[in-house]
Amino acid sequence: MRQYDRYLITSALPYANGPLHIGHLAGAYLSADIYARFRRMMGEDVVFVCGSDEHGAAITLRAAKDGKTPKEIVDHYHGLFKETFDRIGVSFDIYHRTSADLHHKTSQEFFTNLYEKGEFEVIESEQYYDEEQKQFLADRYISGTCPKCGNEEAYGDQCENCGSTLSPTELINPKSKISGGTPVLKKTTHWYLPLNKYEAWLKKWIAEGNKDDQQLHDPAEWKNHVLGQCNSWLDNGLHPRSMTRDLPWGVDVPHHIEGHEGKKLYVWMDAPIGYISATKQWAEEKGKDWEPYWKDEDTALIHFIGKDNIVFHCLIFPSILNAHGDYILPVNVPANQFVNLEGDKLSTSKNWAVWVHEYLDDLPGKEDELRYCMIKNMPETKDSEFTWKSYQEANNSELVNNLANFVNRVIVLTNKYYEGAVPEFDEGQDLVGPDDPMDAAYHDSELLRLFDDLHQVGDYIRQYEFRNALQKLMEISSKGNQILQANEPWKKQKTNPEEVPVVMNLALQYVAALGTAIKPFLPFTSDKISALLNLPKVDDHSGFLSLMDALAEGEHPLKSGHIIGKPSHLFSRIDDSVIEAQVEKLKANAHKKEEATAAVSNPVKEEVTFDDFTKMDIRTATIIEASKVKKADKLLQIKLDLGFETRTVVSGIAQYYKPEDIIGQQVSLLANLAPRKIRGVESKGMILMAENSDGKLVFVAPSEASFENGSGIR
Ligand code: B3M
Ligand code: ZN
Repeated sequence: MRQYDRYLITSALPYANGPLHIGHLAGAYLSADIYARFRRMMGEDVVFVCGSDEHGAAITLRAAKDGKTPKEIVDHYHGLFKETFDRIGVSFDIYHRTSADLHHKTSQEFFTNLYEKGEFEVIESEQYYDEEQKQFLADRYISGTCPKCGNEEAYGDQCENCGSTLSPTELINPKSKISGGTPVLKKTTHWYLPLNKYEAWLKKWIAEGNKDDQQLHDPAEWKNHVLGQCNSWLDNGLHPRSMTRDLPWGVDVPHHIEGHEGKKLYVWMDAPIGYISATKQWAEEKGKDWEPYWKDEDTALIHFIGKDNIVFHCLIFPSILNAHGDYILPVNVPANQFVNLEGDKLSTSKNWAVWVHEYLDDLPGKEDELRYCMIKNMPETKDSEFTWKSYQEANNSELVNNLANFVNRVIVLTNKYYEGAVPEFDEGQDLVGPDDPMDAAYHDSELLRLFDDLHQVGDYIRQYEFRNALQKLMEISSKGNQILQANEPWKKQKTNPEEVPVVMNLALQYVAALGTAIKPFLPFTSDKISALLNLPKVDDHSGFLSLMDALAEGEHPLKSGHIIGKPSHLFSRIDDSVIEAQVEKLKANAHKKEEATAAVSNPVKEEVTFDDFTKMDIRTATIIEASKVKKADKLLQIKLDLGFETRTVVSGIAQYYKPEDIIGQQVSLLANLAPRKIRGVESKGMILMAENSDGKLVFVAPSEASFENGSGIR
């Protein structure tokens, strides 16, 4: 196992253009927080950095939309982020921002370093220019029709409907997002990082140089989906990528560089350097040296991000660091995938989100309930889903019924039987045989098992398997409940009270251990457990390590005779009404109309009864004749064989099918639709069609050839 002297842990810098939602939390923040808290509690030297990403079109577009200056926008969201992260317990050592002077200076130094080494290529190209606004338009400032899928709202760099990566010149009918006018192409010069030059090096690094060897046991391989994205980019070949933009907002290209006028650093050039400037700021405030954290090979650098940032953290930023030469590279980039919400993609623009600050306002004191649910459903290897129902379920059946119930029983019984003092037990207690639950030997063996289980929790965290780690903790709590259930101290207390202390003492050790080990996940709950045990808060810098050391030595985390606190519930049940109100709020606030296309989301229609359904008579049929309807581009006149009769329908599918190609086609027909005259032709029924992903209508036909015309479809 490789020993690292220190850990530099980063979470993606959120764009300061909208509040934080639960998808952010589950992506780059809770994962990093658990990891950082755990490493600190194991006594490691940890710096956990983040900050607001305050540059790029994300900001200026938002400012334009809200009629504010970019500065007003970033100040607002930076303040909100800082406060929200603090309220939900994300334990950054520093939360910085990219508009800070220190950051501008740091990223300019980086740029200058690469510039002076001749790492950039100067390339002239034609880019879209808004003549009205006298401004070049960055990718996100242009929208138009996607050449691949026809979505009319595609961005200059990407179509969110079909996922294609685009360049602005590929868009059909491009429009400036600032003036709404049609942009013109104009020549401009930029500094490009020739990523193609780093391709071979990246391939080697990705393939073999990146074993995350800081584990106690096996090295944590990089996640498959991370490697998959990297390799697919590498297989397609890398191209020079512009590191500057023509923009009014951002970090200036250093002024000593000729041609700097009007040019800013590309946001993805400056943002990751934000991790470095944050570390510098932290070091300055703490009177430390920042350099070992970034330049010493004995530092483990780990980037926690969402999957949309993989390429930037695994290919582009490492190339920039490599070009500079003085910096270490990440040992792992454990990216998470996305969280969906109640069946739909989370979307800031559609307001389809649970906003963290609103959650905290609506459900005060329930920080850990949200943390728990998001960690439990963390999209570690695939997309996951948050529903309010599942949140309620996790709270009621796991946090309340398992964890809170166990802790409460132990605190209540200890107060009842021993006036709150941790009972001493007879170390020689040996009632029946070696396996007798009420034996002292049982106490020893259960604490050993607890040690192994806690070890497993730590291993899961080191392997970035936070869901498994949390589940293991809940199993420890279940085990605590089983210890009580199997030994029934409440019965024994009446008959043989002298045998009870061994069980109660064991149960108290479980509570103490849980209070410590749960801290990386549920820090507020850990503090509450400490208060219930009348102990100081678990030490953030060594708590886990001290616990493991004590158990390894056969010591008890809680000493006999210690007086614990009075009972109070850790969690309470969440009622249906609370959940319903949240679902209502979500639906009421969503801007469904803003959906780019129906394909992005095609919500299921209002419920119908079975009776409604049986009113529809859907039959199989075969097309026997077809011809175009005169003066109607879209319509075909179709004759169908229903077995018991033939009939004519008019169908709007002429764009997709030639009449001669559909003769013999089997179809499903809504046979009892009221007849309608369309362009003078009486149409009796409707052929059922489905829209495929290209937007083409295709027949919904029985897939097995042997059906009789006229069979009912149910
Ligand atoms: N701000 C992208 C995002 O918020 C970007 C991350 C920067 S990390 C250096 O998704
Ligand atoms: Zn598209």
